[in-house]
Amino acid sequence: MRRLNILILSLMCLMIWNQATKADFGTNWTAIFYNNTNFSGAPAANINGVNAINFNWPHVPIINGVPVNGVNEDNFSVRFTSTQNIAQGSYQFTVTYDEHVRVVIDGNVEFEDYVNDSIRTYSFSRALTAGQHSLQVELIDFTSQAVIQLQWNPVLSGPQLIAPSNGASMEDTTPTFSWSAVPTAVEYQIQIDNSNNFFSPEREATATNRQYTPITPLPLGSYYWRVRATNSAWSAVRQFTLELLRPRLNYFITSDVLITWNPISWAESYVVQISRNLAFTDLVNTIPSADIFVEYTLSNGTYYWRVRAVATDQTGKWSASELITVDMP
Ligand SMILES: [Ca+2]
Ligand SMILES: [Ca+2]
Ligand SMILES: [Ca+2]
Repeated sequence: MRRLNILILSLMCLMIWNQATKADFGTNWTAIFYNNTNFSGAPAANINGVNAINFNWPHVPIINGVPVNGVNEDNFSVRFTSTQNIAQGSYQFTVTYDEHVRVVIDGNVEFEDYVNDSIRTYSFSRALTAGQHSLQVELIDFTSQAVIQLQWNPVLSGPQLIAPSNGASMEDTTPTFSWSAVPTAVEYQIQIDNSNNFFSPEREATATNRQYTPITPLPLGSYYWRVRATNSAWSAVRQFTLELLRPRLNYFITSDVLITWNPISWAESYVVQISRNLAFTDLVNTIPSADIFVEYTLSNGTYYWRVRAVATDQTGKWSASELITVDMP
């Protein structure tokens, strides 16, 4: 049920997001129909001045409210062509179709698919230079309804992420995330996920300014994050790790001293040093440990200890040193 709610919420967000920018369907398309499924031979109909490709034909094709004369109900193909004047920028093209579709921009086949008599929608992004672009959309309908729609929306570049830096390792479990401004943005969305597919973000929030700080601490671990404005594409993705390496417990009234610390995500093992001085030049011992604790026997006195994480390909920094007092009666 919760999963369903999240899905519905996501869809609603997506709809609101899509409404934020105005879609363009193009103007002055020419539609050429063929009474076969391969655009061959003499056209069955040729219609100019079509002002949007936005059709759902249950039976014969209808354009501007008028059935297209001489075209089959099924087993027909239609090619829409136009030249559109488009401002420089990135655009998201969305095509909805039933059954075979092909989208060609400036002579390049950008998308081609076949769906077995059902309606499918697909989106892709393209950067376009300013000026005239040739657009071509082809549909083949074999049976039953025929559907074809093409629209495009301007997409602004996503913000630049500022902090934390990519790959950062932090102890602060409520770090502040910040990013650069997107022109004309009124609101930003941030996602923080333990997986870089962002299917199930651990945190998802909106912000009207260019930063976000979690209210409740994030659990320790590795995360990915990204940001977009309501009218922009997503930023690049950055990764960070939350981990604490902090000594605990330091006063003992037995000779059996238990030294423990918090885990580091990437550690394969740890090394503990016990010293008689703070400079760690008068070592009692250096002790490897596969666990996050070490048991050691010490006589009465004052000692210092510190720990660091070790893995095959890296060695962590030493933790802050901590005092141990052994004070047996
Ligand atoms: Ca049909
Ligand atoms: Ca069909
Ligand atoms: Ca997740």
